[in-house]
Amino acid sequence: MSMRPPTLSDKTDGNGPDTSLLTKPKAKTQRPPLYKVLLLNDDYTPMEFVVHVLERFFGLNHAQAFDIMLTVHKKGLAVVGVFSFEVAETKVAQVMDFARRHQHPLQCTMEKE
Ligand code: TYC
Repeated sequence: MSMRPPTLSDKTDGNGPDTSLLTKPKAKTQRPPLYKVLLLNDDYTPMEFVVHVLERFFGLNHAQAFDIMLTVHKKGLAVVGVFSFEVAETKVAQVMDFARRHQHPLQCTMEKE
């Protein structure tokens, strides 16, 4: 039977409280990265079309959609939502395809938050 003298780093040496639960490292919870979906202003896409896009693909009511459309119109761009990578990618593709089919130059992009 092998024995060694107790050391300071022993969690339980019989000379004090067991600190093993207090010093155990926490497993950090990993959150998936989020992506902002941005709508860009242009001079040609009709305001009503942009409002429709925001209602249709981002689940906004008419007043919310109108507000965001006006923000894009005045400031040049706005964040229209924050999503996982896959959802953001799908929204961008849906908006770009819908705009292209209607021959409007509306641009929608995503960027990591
Ligand atoms: N600027 C456009 C106009 O005056 C309207 C518009 C708003 C276009 C938002 C794009 O993302 C946009 N008809």
